[in-house]
Amino acid sequence: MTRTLATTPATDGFRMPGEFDPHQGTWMLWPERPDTWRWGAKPAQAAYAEVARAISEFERVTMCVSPGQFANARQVLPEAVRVVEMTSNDAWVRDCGPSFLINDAGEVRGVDWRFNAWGGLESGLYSPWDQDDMVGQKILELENVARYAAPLILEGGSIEVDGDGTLLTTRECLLNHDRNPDLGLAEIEAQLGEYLGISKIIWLEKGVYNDETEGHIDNLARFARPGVVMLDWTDDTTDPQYPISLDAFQRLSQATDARGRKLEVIKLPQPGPLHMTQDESRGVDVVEGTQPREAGLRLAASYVNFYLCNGAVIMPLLDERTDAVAADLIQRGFPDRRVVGVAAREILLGGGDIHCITQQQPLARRR
Ligand code: KQY
Repeated sequence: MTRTLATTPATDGFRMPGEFDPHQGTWMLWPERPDTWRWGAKPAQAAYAEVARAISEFERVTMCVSPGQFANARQVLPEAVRVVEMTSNDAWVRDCGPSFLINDAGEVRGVDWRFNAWGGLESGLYSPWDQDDMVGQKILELENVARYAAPLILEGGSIEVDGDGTLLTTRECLLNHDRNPDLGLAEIEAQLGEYLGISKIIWLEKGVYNDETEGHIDNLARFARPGVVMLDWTDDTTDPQYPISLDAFQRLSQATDARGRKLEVIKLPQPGPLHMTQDESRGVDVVEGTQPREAGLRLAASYVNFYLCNGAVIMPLLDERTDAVAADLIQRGFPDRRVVGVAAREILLGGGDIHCITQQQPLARRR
């Protein structure tokens, strides 16, 4: 049985590794709710299956699927993808799944955060979220990985680490009163240190314009490796994304990381701007209390929302005008990995992208 530990990762010598470190595999959740995903989630299921297929060329993928969708998912997904039954409220394992940790001996443990659907009853995207909140624990149980139950409400997409002591995040999300209203900056910093084993936090102000997560870092800025950050960028000074990216660029350029290094910043062009079409909006069920998905909605599209798996970068293809330029820049940032593009507009229509629908489990060293 999986142990729930009463200590904290920092006191036990555990830290969150970089996504670029070796993986045991990748976790995903299967989309099906019709008030997030148009046309009964069929186009989204095809996109998720394509992401799973691409990753499974490089490492093990586990797709967690509700009982009613098990047979369908098993038939749609390639044989190499392991399909297990698990209930959830939607399909964002980056955010409701565990954050895996490692220690110097190569032992793996996991942090199980509290989850409130990106803002609870006040500004969350749906209710209830009780099944999502149990996903972290269920994944750790399946893998028999020891669990730290963190008191913080936190989504995995709101933090980005370099595995070397540094964490990137935004004030817009982590200091939002709809996450942990009783905690101030110093208390949140202390908890991140305890549960992720980091010693330096670089605070950016805001996430990507109109991002329904309220500022997730994984759509704005990501580590390619320690000392190198990829940033969502536009040169259009009239675009509302411009001041956000400029501010982030200035903060990153002035920052030093936990090891005292200056950061190199690689700018990835913003796709679009992209908007939800009438036809795309028409396919989404309207349900009271759920995030509306209306025609004309500006989508929080970003190439930064890529996923690193063993030997590859799985990047979202979002806009024919910018896909090739972005792929080229990503390839230059990751010279030793294959860059694999997957059509990702269907995922974007649900409010996130490839990084948001995946969660890495680091490779444990046998003892
Ligand atoms: O940014 C992410 N990590 C997830 C996006 C979730 C969107 C929910 N509709």
